[in-house]
Amino acid sequence: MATLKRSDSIADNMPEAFKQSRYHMKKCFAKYIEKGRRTMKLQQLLDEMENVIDDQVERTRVLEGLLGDIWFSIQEAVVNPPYVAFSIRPSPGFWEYVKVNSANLSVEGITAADYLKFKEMIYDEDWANDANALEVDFGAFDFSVPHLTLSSSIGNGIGFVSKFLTSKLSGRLENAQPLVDYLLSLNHQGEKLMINETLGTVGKLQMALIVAEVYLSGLAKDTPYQNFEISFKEWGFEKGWGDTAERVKETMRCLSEVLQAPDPISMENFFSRLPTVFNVVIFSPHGYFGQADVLGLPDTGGQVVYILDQVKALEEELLLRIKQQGLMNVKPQIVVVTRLIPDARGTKCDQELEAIDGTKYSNILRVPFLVENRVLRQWVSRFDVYPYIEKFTQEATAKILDLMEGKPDLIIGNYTDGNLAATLMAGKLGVTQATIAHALEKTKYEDSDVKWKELDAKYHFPCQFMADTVAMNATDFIIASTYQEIAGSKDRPGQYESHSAFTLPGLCRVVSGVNRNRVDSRSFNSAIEELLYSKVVNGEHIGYLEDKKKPIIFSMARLDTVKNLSGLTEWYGKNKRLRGLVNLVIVGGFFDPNKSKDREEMAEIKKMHELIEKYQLKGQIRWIAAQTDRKRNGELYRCIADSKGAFVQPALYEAFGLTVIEAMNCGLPTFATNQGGPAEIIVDGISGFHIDPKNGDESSKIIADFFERCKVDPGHWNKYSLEGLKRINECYTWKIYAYKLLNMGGMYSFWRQLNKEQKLAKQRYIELFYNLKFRELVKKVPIPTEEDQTPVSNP
Ligand code: UDP
Ligand code: LCN
Repeated sequence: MATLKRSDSIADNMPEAFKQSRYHMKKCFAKYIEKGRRTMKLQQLLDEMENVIDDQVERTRVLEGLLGDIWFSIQEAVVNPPYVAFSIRPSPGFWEYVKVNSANLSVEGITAADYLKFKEMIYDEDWANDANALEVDFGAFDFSVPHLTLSSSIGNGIGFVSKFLTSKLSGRLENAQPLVDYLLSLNHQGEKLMINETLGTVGKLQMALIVAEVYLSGLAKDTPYQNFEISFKEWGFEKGWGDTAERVKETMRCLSEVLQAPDPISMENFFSRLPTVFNVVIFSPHGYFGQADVLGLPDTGGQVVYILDQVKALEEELLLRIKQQGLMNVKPQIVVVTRLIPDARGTKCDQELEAIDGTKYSNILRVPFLVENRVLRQWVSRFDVYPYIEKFTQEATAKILDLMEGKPDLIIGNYTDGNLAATLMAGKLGVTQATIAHALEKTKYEDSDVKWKELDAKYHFPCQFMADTVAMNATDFIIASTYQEIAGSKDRPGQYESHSAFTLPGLCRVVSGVNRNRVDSRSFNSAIEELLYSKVVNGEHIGYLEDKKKPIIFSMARLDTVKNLSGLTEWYGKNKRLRGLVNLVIVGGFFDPNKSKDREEMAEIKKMHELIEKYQLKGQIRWIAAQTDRKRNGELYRCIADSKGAFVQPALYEAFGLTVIEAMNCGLPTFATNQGGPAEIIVDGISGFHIDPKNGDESSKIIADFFERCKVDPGHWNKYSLEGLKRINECYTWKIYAYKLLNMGGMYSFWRQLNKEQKLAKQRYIELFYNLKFRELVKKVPIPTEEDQTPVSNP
């Protein structure tokens, strides 16, 4: 039977596929259009097909071969009688759109724009028919943005850039002149680095390199740079090549190779040695950004943990590089810019400057959100921060220029708001920009684009998606933690992929939006024992564990709907076998919904109480309020490991999933959602287990089977504990991350120079879009008044 090959177009194959079962398909299509205009997901298409073809054998036959291949790649169908249009994703990153006439099953391939228009008919017909509706097409600039990933696929982006640079610099000698110009431009606070005007051409530089290498061969390897600095300066060389004769010689050899016969490996090698990055700005505006007592507060989770670890690793790598470059007097500076919150709820978020623990030169700088010169006192949700970002960035830019005594060399944004701030600052200062998504909300909420009007009061998604689109297009490079962030999995589009074509009916139709780790020491802690087992009722925990000998299954997260802690509680409640085998410990949120200011959190708190009641879980569950001490959390994971327990991450969708890494790093066998990053962190059945958050019965069975086996074979637990640890050590260390990130920073600074004109044209387009659309949208986001400022006590 025929099957679908990657090279085949769906539009060409579909008529052939329909021929297989024309009679049945005609009936199916008649059913699909029966209810009039609507969108349908794959499951709905299959369910309705089941009604039409009630014989299972027959249905299986229909969905075999080519038709099955096509059908199971459908992401969505839009019914607009007599037509049904489909968006089809035969493999990650590849999309096709077709329109089928239900009367005669004729098929027509359509563009993304036409598909979006077709879909808009359901939500806003006038807009869909408006010939001059705004279409946004960043693809028109064809300026590709490669990616860096943290996992084993690290380096794809950098590989791409070094290949590109290699081809640009190869061939005639003059082709390498841009590199010489770039070297001439390098400096630290006005002091020249690498070369001066004496070596202003490729020929002169090449000759000087030969002479210098011969000279260096006559010196002892560890001769300090200062010993030959003066002669080198006369020849045209400045500081930055290395701290010893040997290091200088290696760097010179690298450059000679690049000039003579460039190849991507020597190119990357050379750039990793260049002194280009000293000062880094990292934006993370929303939430409570602090080093203590902030985790578990609304909207404050993995991003804070990630950035603090990132800063430590980056500073270490910068210090190492600066030493090796022989730049003894240079001090790196990393500044994390966040918002200053006067109502700090006992945290340090009302302090302007705070040194980052474990670093020498890194600080947190807090800049308040201003509303017409009034300082906004209270925390605001990440969905409501847009009105403040522009002013915030202006203030931050002035403060940074002052603090760093000049421009930074690299600006890194985090999450939508931070990426927008980074875009505004990098655009103004002309500095290399990197973006990190953490979690693009678009993939978390179904149909959040087309249904934006319905959701606007709560979420302001148009602001968010436009800001994401602007930032992803303006940035020089994107840092992703897993491949799935970019291209998703076989069944689920990636976060970036979901921004490639979408529509906000009534506002704009984006036809081409976005082209395509580590934890701490061991000591058993009686406070943890108390936290887990004491029967004293207090504000910190609810429920108790009657049978202390049972292993514990543990989960910890912010109490968002998407994190699905209530889902896990329900799976556990329903599964008698699992309840017989293990206890459940959940960390997250607070217990009194009135204490929360977050809409989703309130609903989840209520649900948790209901479930504990409904399934009579007291005696088997311990629900602990959000924890803010990371050190103690480390103990908690280890204590759970001592009970021979496991970690469960049940999220409906998880962008990356730091808790999964933390748990595995403490040797806890881990069961994590197959939706998002964790599916890539864990190799299913080897370093842990994937569970399907939508299928609780199956998930709780997988967990119960594991613990049943552990009862008869204790080696089983050890095996998964060790394999998890191994996986984290191999793939997710901050050292690799910092090394790669700084290489990217250096290489992209040069790439920017080479693509100046293209970049400028695109920047102008982005500015227009930002000004005319984004700024208007932001005006609709409500701003809290002074009276709204009721401080909330700590959990
Ligand atoms: N965390 C915490 N206390 C809590 C809940 C979470 O300290 O009550 C920490 C957790 O250990 C992890 C981070 O917050 O370091 C959550 O990161 P993750 O990537 O899992 O999710 P996010 O909150 O960023 O969506
Ligand atoms: C935000 C999230 O939602 C998590 O998925 C990530 O692990 C975290 O940021 C760190 O990147």
